[in-house]
Parts: sequence; structure tokens; C-alpha cells
Amino acid sequence: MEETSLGTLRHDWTISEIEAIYHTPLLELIYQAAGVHRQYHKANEVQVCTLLSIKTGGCPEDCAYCPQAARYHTNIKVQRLMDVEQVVAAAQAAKEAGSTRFCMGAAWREVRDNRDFDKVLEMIRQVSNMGLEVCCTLGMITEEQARKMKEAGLYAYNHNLDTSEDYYGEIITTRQYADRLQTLENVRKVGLTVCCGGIIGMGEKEKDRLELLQTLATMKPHPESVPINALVAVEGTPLQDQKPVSVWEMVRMIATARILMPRSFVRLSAGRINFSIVEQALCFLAGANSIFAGEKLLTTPNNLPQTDLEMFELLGLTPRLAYQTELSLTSSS
Ligand code: SAM
Ligand code: DTB
Ligand code: SF4
Repeated sequence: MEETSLGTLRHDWTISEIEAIYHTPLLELIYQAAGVHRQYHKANEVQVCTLLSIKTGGCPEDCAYCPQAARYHTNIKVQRLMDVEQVVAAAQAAKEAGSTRFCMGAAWREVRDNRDFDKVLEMIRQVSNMGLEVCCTLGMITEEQARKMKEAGLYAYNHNLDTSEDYYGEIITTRQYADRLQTLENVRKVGLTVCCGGIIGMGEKEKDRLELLQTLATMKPHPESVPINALVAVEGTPLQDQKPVSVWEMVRMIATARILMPRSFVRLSAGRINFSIVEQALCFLAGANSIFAGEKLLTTPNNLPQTDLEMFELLGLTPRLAYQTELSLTSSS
């Protein structure tokens, strides 16, 4: 593709264009993605997010990668919905550790209109009042539920497409790709920002990765946040024996996502623990500008906070302020 058009915000990417970008010789690809990154973002700034599993395990779905699916025998401690005070305490600790975004995840197929949902709304209210960007990932939601969460102060909703529509049926049978797209539409309709990405390393073909990127990059608007996860192969899940994703595949995914969706935050998400600082630096150079920090993702280990601090120092990275904080700074100045 012509270099002059790089960095243009587009929603009509074709598979052959995406394929050409993905196959650009690696150093050239990183260089191009880094250029696009700098047109829209501060290159030394990384958004730091903390995840909290507010309801763990016992999920009725059959997502082949997931340790929280009740049907697989994994080493997970099932836990009912946490109390609001515990969640607020965790959010406070995350804020003190430097996170500006707090993402609450629940092992639900979908949200039901019951007391648990009211409790989640209260969590959203209290955590957003702390000045953190609040994100939730609770499974499928209706437009009405999305609106209630938005009114409570929710900033983003995470709902991943995980892979291509074609490969989806190999990974999950208990719901359809169309169900995911419907939830994403409900989220959009009420004015929440969208966090939507996928997982690589689940046995999918390269074509599935390209198709996933095309589905994301032809959304209008693009998802504001695009998590790229490397499969965390958990013992007891059907994908336990998948071979680890190499950093080169991760860099190609990140760089391609960066070029296709220049304004979005591209998150180097699950699987980061397997990458050295040097490898992560390549991912940042390729356009990743968001990470999950904290010792745990939802149920699996993440990079140690001390090591991340060292990495930020070594690479001269600074954590990005929360959107809400930036807004209030602007309005008070
Ligand atoms: N239950 C809700 C749902 O599935 O939408 C929300 C929580 S679910 C754990 C959130 C996302 O985590 C999934 O969509 C998937 O992309 C990611 N995920 C789960 N297990 C993973 C694993 N072992 N490796 C990488 N990503 C994983
Ligand atoms: C996303 O894309 N990755 C996060 C978050 N969004 C919810 C989840 C990763 C989960 C990894 C496996 C675990 O810790 O259970
Ligand atoms: Fe349940 Fe979400 Fe895990 Fe699928 S990914 S099994 S829906 S918790």
C-alpha cells in the first residue's frame, strides 16, 4: 500500500489490503506502524489498566480457552459476586499503584436484571467517582442494561469477538458470533466506548486473524480499545496444549491493528507475562499503548508490578492519565 495513505482513518479495509500490511517485512511494518502511532498518540505514553474478577468461575458457556467454564476441570476457585466494599478497595489499590482504568469481569453468559446487576451498578458508581475509567466485561447485555451502566458512570464495555466468524464455531458453540455483534451494537447505541479484540494462538489460521482484524477495522467508529490477547493455555481447558504464541506473531497483529485503527488504544493483553522487556518494547514500538497491570489478570498470573515499574523506567514510558482526569483538568484550568 502507498505510504502516503498510512494513518488515514478508514472503515473500508479489504482483506487483501490487510494481508499486504500483515506481510510487510517486519522491520518495515514496525516502522510504518510506529509512524501511524505517532500521528495520533504520545509515543511514550501507555495506558495502565487493572482487571478484577468480580465473579469467578462456574460459567455455563463452553469457550475452549477459558478456565472459568464450569464444564472444564481447571484449578479455579469459584466465587460468587464480590461485595461492593471489596471491589472499591481493590480499585483504590489499583489507583494507588498507578492504574487509570479499572475493568471488572464476571464469568456470566449474560447479564440478568436482578440484585447482582444492581450491585454491579453500585460498583460502577463508586469506582467511577474515584476518577478511574471504569470498564465492565459481563457477557451479553441488552441496550437497556447498557444504558443503566452508562448512567451509573461506566466508561467502556469489553466484549471480545475473539476470532474470525468462521473459526468461532470451533471455539465456542453455546452462542453465535451474531450475538456478540448484537451486544456490541447495544453498547454503541447508548454512547459507551467499545473495547473489543481477540485472542491469537487458539489453532486458528492466519486468515482468521486477518478476518478478525477486518471485522474490527470496518466497524464505524472503530472500537476505542482493541485488546490483543495471546492465549494463556490453561490446564484442563480444551486448548491446554496449544503452542505458545511467538512475539513475532504478536508484533504483526499489533502493528497491523495500529495501522488499521490509528486512533484506538491497542492493548498488549493476556500472555504478556511470557514476553521479556525487550519483546514488550517491540510491541510498544509496533503501536501497543495499553497494558493490564497487577499480579493477576482475571484468574491467571500477570507480570509482577516491580518488573513493570522497571520496564517503564527503562523505556521511559509514562502512564496515561484517565480520560476523566484529563477532562476535569481541562475544565478547571
Ligand atoms: N464472560 C464474559 C465474556 O466472555 O464476555 C466476560 C469475561 S471473559 C473471561 C473476557 C475475555 O477474556 C474473553 O472474551 C477472552 O477474550 C478473554 N480470555 C479468557 N480466557 C482467556 C485465555 N485463557 N487467554 C486469553 N484470553 C482469554
Ligand atoms: C481481554 O481482552 N483480556 C482480559 C480482559 N479483556 C477481560 C482477560 C484476559 C483473561 C486471561 C485469562 C484469565 O486470567 O482468566
Ligand atoms: Fe464464560 Fe466468558 Fe469464560 Fe466464555 S469467556 S466461559 S463466557 S467467563
